Order: sequence, then structure tokens, then C-alpha cells
Amino acid sequence: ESTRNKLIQLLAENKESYISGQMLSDQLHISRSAIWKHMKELERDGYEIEAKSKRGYRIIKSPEKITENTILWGLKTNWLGKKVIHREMTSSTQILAHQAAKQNEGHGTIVVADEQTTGRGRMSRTWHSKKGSGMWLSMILKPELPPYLAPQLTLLTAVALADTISEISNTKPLIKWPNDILFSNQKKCAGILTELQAEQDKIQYVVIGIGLNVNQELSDWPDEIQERATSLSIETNKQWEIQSIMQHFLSEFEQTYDNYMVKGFSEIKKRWEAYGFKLGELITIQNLHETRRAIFSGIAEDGALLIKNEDGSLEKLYSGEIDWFNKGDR
Ligand code: BTX
Repeated sequence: ESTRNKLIQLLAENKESYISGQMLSDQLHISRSAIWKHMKELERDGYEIEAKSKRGYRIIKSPEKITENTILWGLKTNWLGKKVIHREMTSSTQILAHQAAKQNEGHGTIVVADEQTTGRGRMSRTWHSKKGSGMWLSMILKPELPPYLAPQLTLLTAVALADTISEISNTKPLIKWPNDILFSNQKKCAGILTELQAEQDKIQYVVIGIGLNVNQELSDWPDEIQERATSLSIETNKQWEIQSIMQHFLSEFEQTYDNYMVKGFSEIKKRWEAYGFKLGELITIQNLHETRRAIFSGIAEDGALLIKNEDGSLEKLYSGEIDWFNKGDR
């Protein structure tokens, strides 16, 4: 397997030119006939490979179908996604990722599925994950952070995802605190689910799940979801290649994460606030006893939502008692 991965990487780095059988054989420490056998297998996986005598090999086309190899091919990260667990169908990539992490799968391993039968959101809600229509991805991370800082990872992920969406599709995504990406039409195109395994003062691992709607049409969802959901395809009127979006996201996430580990949260906070849905506006806060309005004025160092009350006092909110769409007014 790992020879295959290295081979694909060598070919990917040399996309524009040929790489000789001798060179591959030297780098991978296998015979030239073994190289040839690997090439035949890649072709069975859907790669188109050109072999020219005296010049060598070159990948012309990668398969459209997602496989562990096609994700690795062209991936420009240093540590994230270097190990890929891919399934055509699974219950939830979160469940698989937790199992893998418990079996000691390392920092940076990712789990990807074409289809999830019981994709999950927060508080055991359902995440619709139709086959081949979106990026259903879970990342195993082992950050050296105290558990109370884990919410920052959700905000960091949202920033990397919003950057990815705006860079590739030229749209203007917004982040709805704490974990959704939507557009100005208030329709949701992505959700993030951070699940933590921790001891008192130490994170053992986190699994960050990302569901990004890519190529769905509205009719792919049940009625109640249609009112609230959208996909990149619906927003831009074109089909998108899920693999390349994933590769872009993984690079963006890795850079953002590495930078955060060195420099801390303040840069993330700035980037987040540039995307913040309803930032600076009045929002409605509900709890058991009352409904009131306050200005959403930013996010705090610990990932909490900062509001400014009518009397000018600042307050932190931690959970979802916010009525973002002012349903109470309608
Ligand atoms: P959430 O709890 O904030 O959002 C879930 C809610 O969003 C649902 O109750 C439903 O109303 C709505 N919804 C369900 N499916 C979709 C969809 N495809 N598009 C838009 N809205 C929808 C958000 O949770 C976190 C979701 C994480 C999903 C990823 S996918 C990879 C990984 N594996 C897994 O099982 N979950 C994560």
C-alpha cells in the first residue's frame, strides 16, 4: 500500500513531465517489472497512464470515482490526509473515525465516505448524506490542548471551510455560530461536528466531521430540509469535483491549524469575524424564562458568542439558545 501511495505521489509531482521507470525503481526500491505491475493496477483503479519508451510514465487523468489513492494523488499537505480510510458506504464517518482512533490511528488520518446511511449532526440529529453528492469527511486529530479549548477547533474548521468555499467557487459564505456555513439567502450548505475524547486536562483525540453539500439538487432532500439547505451546485449552477474540493480544504485546514498551534487564536478570531452571520446585528436570545434581543458583537477567546446587552454590558453565551432567524417575530 505505502509503495502505491509513494508511486502516486511521485507521479503527481511530475504531472507535466515523464518520470522514468529507472527513477521510480530507484526511489521506491522495487524492480522495474514491479513498477509496471503497479501501473496496471492504477489503470484498473481508473487512472489513465501514458507510458513512453525512453521517457517513462505520466498520469494523464485521475479517476472520477473517489478512492484512497485518488485522494492522495495531488494532495499537497504535509501531514493531514496522508492516511486515508475510504468507504463507498458507511453508517457515519464519525463512527468509523472513533473506532480507528481507539485502535491507535494517528494524528491526521482522515475518513471519507461516498454515502452515509446515518450521518449525524449535533445532539443526535440527522445529516443527510446522499451518495456521491457531497464531502463527507472526518479528521482524527491529537492536538496538545486542554479540553476547554476544543471549541476553538470548530471555529478554526469553519474558517478553513469558508475560505475554501469562497476561493474555489467565488461565492460569499457566512459562518453561523458555532458550526454551520450558509449563504446570504440563509440556506445551509455545510455543517461541522467536533467530538472530543478527553481526560481531565488533556485531549486524547478529537474527531472533526465536515459535511459539505456539493452537487445536490433541492429534490434530493425531504421537504423540511429543502427550505433550509443548499449546495454549491445550487448556488453556482454547475457541478463540482468533490475530490479537488477536499484536497483544497485539507491544505487550507492544515495551514490554518499549524498556524493556530504556533500563534494562537487571535488570527482565527479575526478571520472568523469577517465571515460571521449577523455579526453586529440584533439577535434574539431565548431561554426558559424570557426572550430578549441583544447585539451579536463577536466571539470570545474561548469560542463563546459575545453579545452586548441593551444596558451596554457584554455577556458570553455558550449554547444554542439563539433564534438566528427571528422565527419568534413571524
Ligand atoms: P447540526 O446539528 O447543526 O445540523 C443538523 C440539522 O441540519 C438537521 O437537523 C437538519 O435540520 C439539517 N440538515 C440535515 N442534513 C442536511 C444537509 N445535508 N444540508 C443542510 N442541512 C441539513 C451539523 O449538525 C453537523 C453535520 C456534520 C456532518 C458530518 S458529515 C461527515 C461526518 N460524519 C457524520 O456522521 N457527521 C459528520
